[in-house]
Amino acid sequence: MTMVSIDRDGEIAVVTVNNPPVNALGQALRQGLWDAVATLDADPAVRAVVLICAGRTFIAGADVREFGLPPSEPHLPDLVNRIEAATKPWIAAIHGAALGGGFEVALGCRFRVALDTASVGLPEVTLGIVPGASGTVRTPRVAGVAAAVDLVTTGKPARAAKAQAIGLVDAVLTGDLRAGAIAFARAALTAPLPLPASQRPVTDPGPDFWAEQQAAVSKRARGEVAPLRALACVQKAAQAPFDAALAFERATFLELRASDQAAALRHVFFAERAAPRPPHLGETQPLPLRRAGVIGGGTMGAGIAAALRDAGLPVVLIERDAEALARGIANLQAIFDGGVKRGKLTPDQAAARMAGITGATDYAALADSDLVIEAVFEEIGVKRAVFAELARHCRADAVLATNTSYLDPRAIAEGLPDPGRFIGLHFFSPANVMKLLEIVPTPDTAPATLATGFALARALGKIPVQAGICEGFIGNRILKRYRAAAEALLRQGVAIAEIDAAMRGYGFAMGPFEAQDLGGLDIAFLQREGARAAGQNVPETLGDILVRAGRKGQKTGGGWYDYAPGQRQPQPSDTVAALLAGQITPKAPPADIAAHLVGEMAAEGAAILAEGIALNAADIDLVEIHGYGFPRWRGGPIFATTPR
Ligand code: 3H9
Repeated sequence: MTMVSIDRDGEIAVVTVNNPPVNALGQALRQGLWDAVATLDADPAVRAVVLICAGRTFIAGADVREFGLPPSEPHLPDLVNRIEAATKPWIAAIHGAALGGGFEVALGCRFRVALDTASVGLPEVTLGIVPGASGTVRTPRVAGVAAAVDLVTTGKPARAAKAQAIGLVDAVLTGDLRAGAIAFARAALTAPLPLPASQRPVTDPGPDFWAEQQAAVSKRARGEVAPLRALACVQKAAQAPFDAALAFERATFLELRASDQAAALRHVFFAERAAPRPPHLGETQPLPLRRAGVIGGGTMGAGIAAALRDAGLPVVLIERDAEALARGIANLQAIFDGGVKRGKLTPDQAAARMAGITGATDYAALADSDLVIEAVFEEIGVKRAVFAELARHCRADAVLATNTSYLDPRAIAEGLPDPGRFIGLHFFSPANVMKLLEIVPTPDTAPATLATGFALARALGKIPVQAGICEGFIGNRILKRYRAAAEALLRQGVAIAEIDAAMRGYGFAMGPFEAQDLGGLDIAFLQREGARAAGQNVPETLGDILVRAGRKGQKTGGGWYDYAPGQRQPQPSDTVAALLAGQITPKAPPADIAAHLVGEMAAEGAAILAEGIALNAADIDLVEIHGYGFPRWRGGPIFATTPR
């Protein structure tokens, strides 16, 4: 099949786009569509045109790979205008997703029909740009200004039913899309045609609306520029003639396309898509994943079990006794109840999630599991005892995984009869929410076991990153360096609040000290104490001084900061100042605190890469973005500090 083909159903022409994998609008496809308009305009037998796509989706947008290159003709805004100006009406028939430039092409069509499973949207801000082919100008003319602002500033797509409710699509179809769209076209020809989108009126909601939106969008954006620029484009569209608004949007698009933020977001976009299928796995097939087991129903175990249930896998949850099991089941119930409260799950879905959980205290219940993930206390003896049980009760081909974050997986696997099926799977808390999964093979892990780890990540919708064995793997090792560097600044006399503010200013939701207060200072403290007890030379940290004084963070009413009872607002603490007074030797601080700390993260990343702990630099960026709150639009510590 060629990229653009035309066939006929009586007086209706059907233009089929076939440009796998996602029908992205590269130059050749734009040209093919341009030529199709000319051909069909010239054909007197054709009265309407259905535009439909082969493969898994409608046109998913401009070809992001072309964004580094100079724009080439025909330009997309011209193509959209050309389709709109065609002498017969075009009808976009949407399945999968009509995104970005793909949705803009659909807006150039006189009608849009969509399968009930489809979605439409303008996700350009997630790539650091604004729509560049009339998305911000036609959308308010079709669906109103408020809906347009929502679509372009969040980048979140709308499902077919919602899209129809706000006027973005004219009909929602089920079954055979092509036949439904042709029938729609025939019916449409029996009535006067609606105005093309560019000629429809738009109402300016007035200055109060824009002021409110600006405040809301800039609060959410935290330094990311595209959402505010997209808002400005919609405002222009509501206040200026169509052509002027289109020119404004195009100029904004071209400016942002060349920006650092867009380059960073493109880097993350491609890194995320490459991560689930690393080339070194080759053709190795994963083992089937039909049922899973989780050992331990604490915060981590329950979160992992919830993630497995969200992916549709039945789960056996093992705890050491009936009381602990009841707590684990209650933890799971609380997770799904929370989903219902936030509108993410219906009560029926939550009940179905719970129904797929079998609680047990006897490891024999795992006899059918394809994969078992251990999430018990971080203590080597406890973990080894668990794996001894697993070796006795699980099938010989079951994958056995540990969710350790600090222990050496090789030590945990010691004594297993078949270490080839053992692997580390490091989840991040809350495990049903956080996207990162560090996959840690030991030298004995079999290729199929490793491939199964990646297959699990895909099934759970997580971003997998393979990590070699070292203390803290990739993420926690960088975290340790980051915290140590932040403490070093304190010792030089920089205020705690100043460091946190600098990192917030950089784009993190929280600075390193407020983040520790939220998570608790005691976890890392206990780990250091464990290492000291084992004879390692671990110097006393400033955090240790606080924990020894009973300051473990928000849960004890104070850590690096004080907290008023029931409040989460950090207040600089005189107690902390007194505790640390003897530790401070004033010295000139670095000119740019955030750049200094990100530089430290990147330096640790470079060491991790040089040691082969990470397989590539992009993986390190993904770990920081998806596990540690690094601002996505900065591209991760390695990207952000690499001169270009
Ligand atoms: C835009 O349109 C700007 C316009 O306003 C103005 C222009 C003037 N380009 O995600 P998947 C590749 S901005 C190039 O795993 P799924 C992807 O890298 C664009 N390649 O599939 C991967 O390649 P590989 C606005 C793309 O089924 C393969 O396709 N559009 C593009 O899970 C499969 O991807 C967007 O931001 C692209 N645009 O999900 C849409 N998109 O196989 C971005 C994907 O070599 N795309 N690839 O690793 C998506 O959201 C998802 O791909 C989609 C399918 C939902 C469509």
